Amino acid sequence: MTRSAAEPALTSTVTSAVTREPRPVAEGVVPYPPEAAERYRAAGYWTGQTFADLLDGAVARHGDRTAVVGTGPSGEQRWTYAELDARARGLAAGLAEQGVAPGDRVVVWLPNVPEYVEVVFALFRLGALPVFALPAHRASEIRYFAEHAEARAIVTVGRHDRFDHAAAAAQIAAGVPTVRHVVVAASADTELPGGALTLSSLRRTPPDTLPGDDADPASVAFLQLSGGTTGLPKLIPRTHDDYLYSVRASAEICGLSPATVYLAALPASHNFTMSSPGLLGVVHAGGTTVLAPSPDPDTCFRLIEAERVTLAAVVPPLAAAWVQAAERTPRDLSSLEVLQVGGAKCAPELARKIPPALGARLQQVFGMAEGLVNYTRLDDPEDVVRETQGRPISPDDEIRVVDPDDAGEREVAPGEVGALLTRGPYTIRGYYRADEHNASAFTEDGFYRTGDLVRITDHGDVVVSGRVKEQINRGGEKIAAEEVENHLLAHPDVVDAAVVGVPDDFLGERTHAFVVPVPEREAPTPAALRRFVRDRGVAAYKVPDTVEVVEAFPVTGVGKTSRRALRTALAEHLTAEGNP
Ligand code: OOB
Repeated sequence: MTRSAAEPALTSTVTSAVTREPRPVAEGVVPYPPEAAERYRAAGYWTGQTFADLLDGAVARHGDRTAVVGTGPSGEQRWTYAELDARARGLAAGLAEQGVAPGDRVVVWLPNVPEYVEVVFALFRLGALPVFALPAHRASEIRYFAEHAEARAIVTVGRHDRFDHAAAAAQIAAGVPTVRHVVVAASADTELPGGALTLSSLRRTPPDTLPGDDADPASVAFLQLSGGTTGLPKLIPRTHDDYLYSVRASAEICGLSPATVYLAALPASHNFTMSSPGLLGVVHAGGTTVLAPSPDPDTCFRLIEAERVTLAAVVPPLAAAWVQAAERTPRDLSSLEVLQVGGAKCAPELARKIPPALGARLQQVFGMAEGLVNYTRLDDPEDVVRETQGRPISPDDEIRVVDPDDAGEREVAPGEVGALLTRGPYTIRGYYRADEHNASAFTEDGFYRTGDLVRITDHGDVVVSGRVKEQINRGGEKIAAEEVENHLLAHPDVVDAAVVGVPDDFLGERTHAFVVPVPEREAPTPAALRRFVRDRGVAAYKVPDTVEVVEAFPVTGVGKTSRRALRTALAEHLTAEGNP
C-alpha cells in the first residue's frame, strides 16, 4: 500500500515515545529587508532560480554527461545527470510516503559517498531542508542540530570511520521528539538498529512532479553550520536566491565548464566543497564531481589520475601534505589545472610551493558559511595569488574594516588592519533561532561581524591577518573555545577550564586546554580529561590536543579569565622548552 504525504508517518520506525510536529522554518529567520531584496533582484543577482531548477537545467543541457563518481555502501557509482535526477526523484517520493513534508528539516550526516548528492537533491525536490552536519560530528552535535532545527529525520551511514553512525542516530532519534525516521545509506545486508530504514527501501519510480519543483526562491533552502564562537555551532539559513547567486558567480570566476572534473576532497557538506564553486558549481556548469572518501594524497592522487581531475579544493595542511607527497608520487597529476586552498590562512611560503609541486595554478579562497566568499582570480599576478586571499564575488558585497576596540566601529585608515564586517546579496542577516546571539553578531544595519582581522590592499584584495573571535582554526576545522570548555566543565573534578589556540607548524593552530581542578581532590590526569571529552560524544577534532592542569587562571581587570595572559604564558613555556 502506498501512503500519501498527508498521512501520519509510521511512528514505529523510530522508538520515540512522544512525537511532536516541527514548527515552520520561516519562524526564526531574519529576512533580507525588502528594499535590499529588490535591489539584488534588479541587479540580476537573485534570479528566482531554485535548487530544483538547478538540477532541471543540468538534466536538460547535460543529461547524458557524468554528474557524480564515488564509492558508497553499494560500491563504485557513476551517475549521469539524468540518472542522478531519477534517483533523487525516486527517493523524494519514498521520503514523502514516510511523511517527510515540504519545509521539514532533515539532518544529513553523511561522508563523501555518492548517495550524499542523491539525498540532498531528493530533499530539494521534496522542498525539505537539509541540515548539513559534518561526518566528524558525533552524538553531542547531531542531537543539538536535530533539536534546534526540530528535524523530522536523520540520514546517515552505517559503520564508517570506526563509528556506528546508524546506531548513534537511532539513539538520538529516540530522544528528540520531532525526529521520526533514521534513514541509512547501507548495503542490503547491513544490520540496522530497530526502526531504521535503508535508503534503497525508499526508492520509488520517479514521479513527474514533486513539491520542491515550485518552491519559493526567496525561501530558506537549507541550514548550514557555522564554525561557531560560543557554545555549539549556529545554524545558518540560506535561501535559494542568495545561495544560487553565489554558486553561479563562483562557477564563472573559477572558469567551470562541462569539461570540469572536480575532486571533492574535503567533506561534501562543508560550504567550500558545496559551493565555492564546489559540487553545486559543477552541477551548474554540467561538469563531473568525484567524491574522495579521504583527503589523503594517496587516495586523491589515485583519483586525480584515474578521473583526469581538473580542479580540487583543500585546506592548507592538506595542501602541504599534497606538496610533499607530489615529490615522489608515481601518479600522473597533469590533468590538475587549479588547486583551491582555503578555510584557513595559506602561508605565502606554502603558496609559493604549490604550483611547481603540483603543476597547477593556486587559487586562494577565503569564505564563510554565513556568506561572503573571496577568490584570487585565475588571471591575477603571482604575488596577489601568493599573498592575498582575493576579492569578494560580488560588486555588491559591502566590506567595512573597523577598529575592533572601538564600540562605535570607526573605520580604520585604508590599508590598516581591522575587524571585517560584511553585508551583501548572499550573506545572511541573522542565524536561525538565535535572537540573542544575532544582536551581537550583526550590526543594527545588518552587517555580519565576521570576527576576522583583515586589511585591504591598494588593489582591493583582502589579506587575513588574524581574528577577534574566540575561535580556534585547527587546519580549517573551526572550534569554539567555549564549546570545549563546557565539556571540560562537565567533569566532576573540574572547577574551571579555558581553551586556547597554540601555533602549530602543520595545522596552523592546535588546541590547548587549561584546567583548574576541584581543590583538595585528586586532579584528573590530562589523558583522563581528553578521554572524558571524547566520551561525551564530540567530534574528534574538538578533543583538546594537550591539557594542562593549573591551580588558577590569570584574570583581567574586570575579573574575567584572561585568555591573552594564558596564551602568553603558554608561548613563554613552549619557548623555554625550545619548542616555539
Ligand atoms: C570556510 O567557512 P567556515 O564557515 O568553516 O569558516 C569561516 C572562517 C572565516 O571567518 C575565517 O576565520 C576562516 O574560516 N577562513 C580563512 C580562510 N578561509 C576561511 N582564514 C584565512 N584564510 C582563508 N583563506 O572556511 C569557507 C567557506 C567557503 C569557502 C572557503 C572556506
